Formats: sequence, structure tokens, C-alpha cells
Amino acid sequence: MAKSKFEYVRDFEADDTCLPNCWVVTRLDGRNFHRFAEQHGFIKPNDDRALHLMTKCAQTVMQELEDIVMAYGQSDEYSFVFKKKSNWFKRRASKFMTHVVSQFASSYVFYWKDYFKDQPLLYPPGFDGRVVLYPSNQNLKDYLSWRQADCHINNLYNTVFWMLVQRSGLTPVQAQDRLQGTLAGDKNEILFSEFNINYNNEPLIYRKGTVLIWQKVKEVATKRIKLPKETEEKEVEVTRTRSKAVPLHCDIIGDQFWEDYPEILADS
Ligand code: DGT
Ligand code: MG
Ligand code: MG
Ligand code: MG
Ligand code: MG
Repeated sequence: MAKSKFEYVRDFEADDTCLPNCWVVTRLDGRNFHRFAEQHGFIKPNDDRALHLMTKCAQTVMQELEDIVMAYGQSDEYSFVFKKKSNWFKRRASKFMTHVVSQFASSYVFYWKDYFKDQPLLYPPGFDGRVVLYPSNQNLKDYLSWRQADCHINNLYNTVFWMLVQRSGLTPVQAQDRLQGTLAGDKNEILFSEFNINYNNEPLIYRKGTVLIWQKVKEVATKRIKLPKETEEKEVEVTRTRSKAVPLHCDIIGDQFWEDYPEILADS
């Protein structure tokens, strides 16, 4: 078919192909979730409903899209790691980013009521997205370590901050002043001596965030089948193995995680 005279406008599309052989990381983050959390009555500092909904959306992204080897999430953010050799949409950054973010955002709305039973969704949430390329395994591990260290730093701060406000009756400004210039050790000490809390016993999901990796899981389902010599249908149990994006709340900064799951960084 002949091309129209308008066809030339295609050439204005910028090439955004991701460099070959690099890990493609897409990170999304909730837009103005400070306000969103406030308006929807999120429990401070950690709301299990919100954290589990984020993970459900991330599992949906991993299951629906191609080539994601793992994901890591905390607070209102999730990072997805596409395999180095991925050629999904010819490695176009805009495709990686928009498919991840739109699938995640629609899932957030779709699954909202499963997690926030009697809290209606008051307005449509949004998420930003970015794509970053990491050429070496060490760069990728350092990226993920950076996000998990961020989770730890923020969670330790928030845990003490909300204890000072909710238990000691400090105003947010007073709590902020009290924590000004304190180191991690000081915060641990405040938690222990004033609130009898050993930070290391706080739930792992809050301290470490959530890692999603592919695992083979056995599923048992009941099926109705008709056996050859029988007239009636019968219910039988069938087991099948399926790959699922399974959540872990473990350390990913040390070597242990990467030794336990070598297939994540393995090529192809
Ligand atoms: P942004 O990302 O620049 O559009 O702005 P925000 O407000 O989303 O800021 P961000 O992403 O740096 O911080 C995440 C906010 O989400 C933070 O204000 C606390 C809130 N948030 C996330 N998870 C929870 C939670 O489980 N409970 C509560 N109460 N708030 C949460
Ligand atoms: Mg945000
Ligand atoms: Mg921000
Ligand atoms: Mg955030
Ligand atoms: Mg189309």
C-alpha cells in the first residue's frame, strides 16, 4: 500500500532502545502517597493492607508481563528486574516502563477492595516510573541493596517517630526535634529503654521489605472428570506444579540470598 504524505512524522519518534546485555530495572513509586495514605486511613507507620496490596499488584505485573526475574518493594515503591537478555518489545524503555506502571496501577484499583474491605477508594491513585540500566551483577546487587537500606533507614526512623507521637504524646515537631542528629544506635536505644521494643524483633516485612522471586509450587485442585466405564462424573484431586512469584522478607544486601538463589543472576 502506498504511504501517505503524513508518514514522515514517524521519524520523530525517539529511539529509546535499552543497551544490550544490561539489567533493565523499572521502578515505580506512588504519586503523593503521603496524602493518599492520610486520606485512606493507612495505619502508621506500616499498614499491612497497603503493603500486601502493593505485593499483589507486583505479582500481577510479574505474571502478566515477560522476562521479569525478580522484584523488590517497600513503602509505596516497587522495582522490577528484567533479564539481561530480554528482547521484549525490542528492549524499548518506554514499553518496559509504561507496561509495568499501567499494569500495576490498574491492579491497585482492581484488587483494592480485597485488601481494604470497608475503606472505599476515594480517588484514582497514580504512579511514576523510571528505567535504569545496570551493566554488571554487582551494580544490580548494589541497586537492590540501596533500596533495602532505604527501607531500613526509613522504617527505623518512622518506628521511633510514631512511638514518640502515639505513646509519649509528643507533637510531630517535638518528635522530629528529638530525633534530629540521632544515629541508628540512638534510635534503637530509645525504642528499647522507653518503649521496651527490640527493633530486631519488629516484623521482617517492615524492616526488609518484600522480595518476589519465581518458585515452583505444587497446587492441588479438584477436577470433575468422567471415567471411561462410568456414567457419573467424579471429583478427583489433581496436583500440578506452577511457577509463582513468591514473596520473601529476607536480607538481600549480604551474599547469602544470592548464594541461595543463583538462578536469578544466571544468564538466559
Ligand atoms: P512522591 O513520591 O514524590 O509523589 O510523594 P510521596 O508522598 O509518595 O512520597 P514518597 O514516595 O517519598 O513517600 C511515601 C509516602 O507514602 C510517605 O509519606 C508515607 C506513605 N506511606 C507508604 N506506606 C505507608 C504505610 O504503610 N503507612 C502509612 N501511614 N503511610 C505510608
Ligand atoms: Mg511516592
Ligand atoms: Mg518522592
Ligand atoms: Mg516512595
Ligand atoms: Mg496498539
